[in-house]
Amino acid sequence: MRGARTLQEIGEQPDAWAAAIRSFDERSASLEVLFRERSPDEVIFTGCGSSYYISLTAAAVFQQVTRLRAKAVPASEILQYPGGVFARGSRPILVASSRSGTTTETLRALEIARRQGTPTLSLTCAPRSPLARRATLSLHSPAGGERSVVMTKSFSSLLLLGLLLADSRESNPVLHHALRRLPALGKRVVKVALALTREIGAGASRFVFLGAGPMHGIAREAMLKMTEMAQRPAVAYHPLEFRHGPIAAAGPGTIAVLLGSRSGARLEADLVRDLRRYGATVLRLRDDWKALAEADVDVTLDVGLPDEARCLLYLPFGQGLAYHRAIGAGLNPDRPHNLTSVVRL
Ligand code: F1P
Repeated sequence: MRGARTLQEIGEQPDAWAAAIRSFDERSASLEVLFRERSPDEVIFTGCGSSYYISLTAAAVFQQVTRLRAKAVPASEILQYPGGVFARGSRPILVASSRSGTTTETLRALEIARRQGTPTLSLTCAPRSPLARRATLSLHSPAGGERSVVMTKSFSSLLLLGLLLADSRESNPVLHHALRRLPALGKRVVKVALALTREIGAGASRFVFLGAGPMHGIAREAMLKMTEMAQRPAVAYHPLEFRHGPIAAAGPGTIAVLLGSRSGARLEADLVRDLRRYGATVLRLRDDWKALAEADVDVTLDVGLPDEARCLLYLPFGQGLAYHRAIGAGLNPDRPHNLTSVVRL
């Protein structure tokens, strides 16, 4: 069957999350030592492609939770503009994400950090890879590696390691408990997401993914999945940014997927109204808070999680939309055009 591997791997995510949590817990003492010895004033997250989008969400959550400065940059920026990334006199730790642990830009970025004495932490599915071996410390997602080219369970399980990292630096019982509920909640959400997304988007010509804060990296990843699997035009923005120009191209044929936040529920509700007024079809994902405006499709997860944990449960919807769109267009999501699973320069 076309796309059988990708579909299976989307479904395997909750088990990969459970394995990532166990693996993280085994490393928590070493992580403590790394942070204690360095006492960083900044954490810089990096990677390429999907792994850069992991970094975007991980950095947003890290700073939000710990109030320690964190940012995300594509690994190539570290090669091209190291001075724009590392500030003089700062004491950063570099966190490099890579499924394969062999992507050239990520390895070179790690090398630049090492040469200047910056400790490095890798998040990877390949514990024996060059990235894992060269990093000061490595966290692994043991069940995250795919056979498919596109990243699905590697993305979500590596991101979960990033979220656990943030949680480990700050005692916040609500987030701690929420992250550990994700594997159990994920099983139901994956089923719902795959069934729902089969019905949506078949006739769409354009996809828009909107997410703020922790959700922004997820919106960018959903955009990339649509591009990789289905070769469909897709864009991603912070929700309120969408009015500042991009809305000009919205209309019938546009599907806007709003990855709802608790913090911006009211602002995002106004946007739902505007998007629908211009003819776009809106799919809104949210938790259990009151609906302030009707979307065309409102998905209430009803899980009672903070934004920093719930963002992971939005992923299967983006993955499912891309998967079904690809199948509907006669494409094979297991074999995306022009793509290899690793880019080596
Ligand atoms: C990163 C990556 C993937 C992308 C493509 C090429 O790989 O950019 O995100 O889908 O297949 O590689 P990695 O560094 O996470 O192994």
